[in-house]
Amino acid sequence: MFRKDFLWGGAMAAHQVEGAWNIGGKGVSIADVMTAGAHGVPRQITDGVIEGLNYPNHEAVDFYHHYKEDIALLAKMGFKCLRTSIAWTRIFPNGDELEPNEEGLQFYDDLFNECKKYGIEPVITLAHFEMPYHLVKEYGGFRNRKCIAFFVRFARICFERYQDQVKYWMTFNEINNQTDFNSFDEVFRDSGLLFLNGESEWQKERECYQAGHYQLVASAMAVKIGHEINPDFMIGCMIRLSPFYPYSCDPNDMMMALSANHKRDYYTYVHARGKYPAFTKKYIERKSFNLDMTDEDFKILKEGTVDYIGFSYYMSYVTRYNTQCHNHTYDFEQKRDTVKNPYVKASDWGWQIDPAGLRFALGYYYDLFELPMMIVENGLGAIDVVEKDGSIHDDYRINYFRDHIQAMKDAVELDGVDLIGYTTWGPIDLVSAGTGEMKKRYGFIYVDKDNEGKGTLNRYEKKSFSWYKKVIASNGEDLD
Ligand code: BGP
Repeated sequence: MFRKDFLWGGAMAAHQVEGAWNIGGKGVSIADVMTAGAHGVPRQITDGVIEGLNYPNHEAVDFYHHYKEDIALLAKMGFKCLRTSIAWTRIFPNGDELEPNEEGLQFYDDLFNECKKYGIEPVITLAHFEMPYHLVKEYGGFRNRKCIAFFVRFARICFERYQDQVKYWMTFNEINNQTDFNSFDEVFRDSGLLFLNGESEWQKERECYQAGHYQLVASAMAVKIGHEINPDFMIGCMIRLSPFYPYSCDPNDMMMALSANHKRDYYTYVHARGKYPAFTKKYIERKSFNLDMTDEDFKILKEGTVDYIGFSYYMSYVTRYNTQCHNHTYDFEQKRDTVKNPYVKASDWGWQIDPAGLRFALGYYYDLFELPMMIVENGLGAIDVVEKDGSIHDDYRINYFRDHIQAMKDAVELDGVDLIGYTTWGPIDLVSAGTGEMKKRYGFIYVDKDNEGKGTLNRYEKKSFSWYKKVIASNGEDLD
């Protein structure tokens, strides 16, 4: 049984739904300079906004103007909570101002009040791939220590302003994505790092560890300040939890899996335990990264540990030892060392579908950190077909959710995990972060808009809408 106050809902991010990219005093965020891509075609990052190019986040699904209608639909499904982010650039358009933009603050007041009207609890991410572009251009993103203070100022304003409306917070979305430092755009999204000067792999990796450290310090400072403002706040981290399995029972493969998980998980150790794990300290030392880390930073990390672990789960991965590249260090590199899992199917975008991996991830993390856990993203990106009568039969999505909810139920009932909530990704169709496409749909609610930006923006209920409504009403008991 899930707990009585289980937070059923859905999750989105400001930049993927709101649109209104230059309205209400909003500044340009890093999402605003990314063009549309496709599966296998990376999104381009342009030097500012260039007229005539397709930037899908500029309009997104225009939640900014449709939020009342959208929240009414989510309330109809029985949502207990809604996870979204506060667009940093609505509050601080450039990121380094001293005073916030009142019009931006007012928008979220109105949004949270609208949620409260229906008894929907807002669950808020402070930074979801939405850094002000100005901070990238002028400061180099989170490679610069100054960004700690900019983020903390933003966090403080939000905590103070919304202290009576919001209880659940998260600091940085999927902070550990930058482990995959070879993947240029991921790094840009997470911490505003752009590599334009032919940096070596060593340099890139070093920058990612440095930026990661500054973000962890910024997060801990925010947690500490948040608790001073309102001791009832629940402030969590947000990790992409994609466990790595060994390809076989070859001990070398097992060591590769250990190394891969260590590399992705150290952020959670710092968030939850307030200190770097020994394996990361050794890695930083062995690589001679020589990072800027002070005693004061280590003190802050200790003082700002999180109250719960928020995480996304979409898939598991597999890694394999390769005699050409590896030796006894088993140093893992995501792009090079990830192989396909022959036992599971994958989505149209190649994301491996593995519900058992969710139970594994929950159990593995709960054992390690013994903190409440919230699944703040999970879902299937798929192409939906609208029938002549306007109906959408998305049984594949229902099947995906059924299997994953059953897995989390097992984690709770059989393994004793303290799970406090589940928010599916993109309850309303939205712009894909990875590809910028609209056709990669996650929603229970269809939005009439295509990849070229054409459509009425009208909303329609898919078959999964009434299914999820039933799941919520039965507190996860009725999954048929
Ligand atoms: C996570 C992000 C989300 C979301 C999701 C789905 O990594 O936190 O912002 O986009 O993945 O990814 P995509 O949009 O690429 O399908």
